[in-house]
Amino acid sequence: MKGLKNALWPLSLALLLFGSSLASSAPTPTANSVTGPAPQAEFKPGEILVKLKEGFSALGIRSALAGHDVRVLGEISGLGIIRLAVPAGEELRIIESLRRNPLVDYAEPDYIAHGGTGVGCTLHGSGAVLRSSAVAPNDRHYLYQWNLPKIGMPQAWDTTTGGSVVIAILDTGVELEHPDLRAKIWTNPGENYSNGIDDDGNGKVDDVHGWDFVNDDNDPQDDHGKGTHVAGIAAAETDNEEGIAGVSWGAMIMPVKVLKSGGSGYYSDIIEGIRYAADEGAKVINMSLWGHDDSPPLEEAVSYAHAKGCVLVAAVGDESGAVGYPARYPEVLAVAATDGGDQRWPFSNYGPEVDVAAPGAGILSTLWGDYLWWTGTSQAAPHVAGLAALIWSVNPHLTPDEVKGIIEQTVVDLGDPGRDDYYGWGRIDANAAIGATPHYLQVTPSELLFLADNDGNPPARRIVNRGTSFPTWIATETADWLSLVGPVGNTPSYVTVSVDKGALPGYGTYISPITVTSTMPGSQNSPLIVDVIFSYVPQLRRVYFPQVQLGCAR
Ligand SMILES: [Ca+2]
Ligand SMILES: [Ca+2]
Ligand SMILES: [Ca+2]
Ligand SMILES: [Ca+2]
Repeated sequence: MKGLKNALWPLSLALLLFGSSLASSAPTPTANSVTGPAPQAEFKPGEILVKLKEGFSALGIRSALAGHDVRVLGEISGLGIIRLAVPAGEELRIIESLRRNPLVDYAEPDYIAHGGTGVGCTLHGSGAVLRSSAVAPNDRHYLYQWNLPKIGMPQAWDTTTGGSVVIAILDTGVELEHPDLRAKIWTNPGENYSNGIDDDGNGKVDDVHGWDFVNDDNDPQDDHGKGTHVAGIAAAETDNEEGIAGVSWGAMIMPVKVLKSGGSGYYSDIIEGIRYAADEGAKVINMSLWGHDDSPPLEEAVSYAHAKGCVLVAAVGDESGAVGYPARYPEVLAVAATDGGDQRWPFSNYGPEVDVAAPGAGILSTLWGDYLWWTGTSQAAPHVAGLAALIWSVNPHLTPDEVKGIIEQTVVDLGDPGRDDYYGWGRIDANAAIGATPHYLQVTPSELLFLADNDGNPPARRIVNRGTSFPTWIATETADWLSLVGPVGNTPSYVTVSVDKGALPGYGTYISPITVTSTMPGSQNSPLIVDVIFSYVPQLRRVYFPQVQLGCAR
């Protein structure tokens, strides 16, 4: 499709389909013309997905579609996939007819994906706070989150609690006002709220906090609950004395609603959701959903996002059967579920495509304005999504495959020795994964300017590390007039820099470096020099601005 103008070609296809020469005289395929393996029966009635090969001709399409009652519903931009409306019951017949046309790349049903069902029980606990020697958040229900110490989160949080990496949650939506999520919802930097204008020109009007592909609107509010539960596991607001802790404290949640209120959804919406998440800057795409059917357009969407630099994570499915799609595709981290005893959750799907396992049985997270336990591979996947975001906080220069490799190579092996069909490489270990990630040292700013006269020392300033916490780096200085405190704090960690003019021989401009060094093995971009420039002058010229009444003359 590379040679086609995306903006124009759906129209051209529509003309081909409805052109007056769409000959009714062409032969109509009959039901017994359907050959080859029939697709499984789980798909959307009255709709199919079609992609044409590069260089398609009008003649070929006319002959392929002649006699069929079809209508173009739209194109999934960027991927060149067309959604065609067809008469209900005719889907497979039209698909088979299209597949025989050499100019059709593929024609596919719009399959159904599932997202698990079993809600557990409501939390009625005392909310006692668990403390440990490693970083322990103060969230009231952290005590009940066995899943986080199980995968080494407190130790991992010593290194990083996560920068603001964006995790797209492709699910039933996200409860945008949940007290433990509302501060974590991604905001589209290119979109001005509720002005009725598509400010960033992405084809979605006012997609300020994501998009609802099920109802085609800008309100990805959760009308089911699972997406909210999944989002909380990956990135609930943490250390806020409320609710639960998330795997990544810093990550932002991009709500992308692709599953309906009943919890299932169509591949077409998932495909559009993947493309949207990748285009809008999500670095991690969590898909706690699975279908039974292989689908070239779904695989293409996965490849598109992977090529754009996204780590894709998917649940393997809850049927004690074969690994579902998209988890089965090689670019996707396929996640199975384990329980508190590191045993396989019995309904977790299995097979050679399982990459890793993560806690999924009895996971406490955000739901319906409250906190509830829920079980499934849907709960396992966001542990891995959150971990991918943490790895990227330590080193934003890693490729998606490097992040995937670190997660797979630092697991706790379970079941049969080595990789197996139930646990994949094993159960994730966040502490080992973060420890194996080469630290890429990044601090801001790269230069500090201070200015003072006889009236006193200038206020202190900070050197900030937005990716990692204080044990990962140190800062040193060599000048008498410079003093440092820190680094201190969870991600972002910082050093406070003060200058003392009393240590200087007189007026003038003084320059001295602060050396910032990573303390982690195998670090990159270390050491860094932050220059401090201090101008000490007899008298600063002070300029007073009168208060001006600002107004708009119209
Ligand atoms: Ca927009
Ligand atoms: Ca707008
Ligand atoms: Ca919390
Ligand atoms: Ca094993």
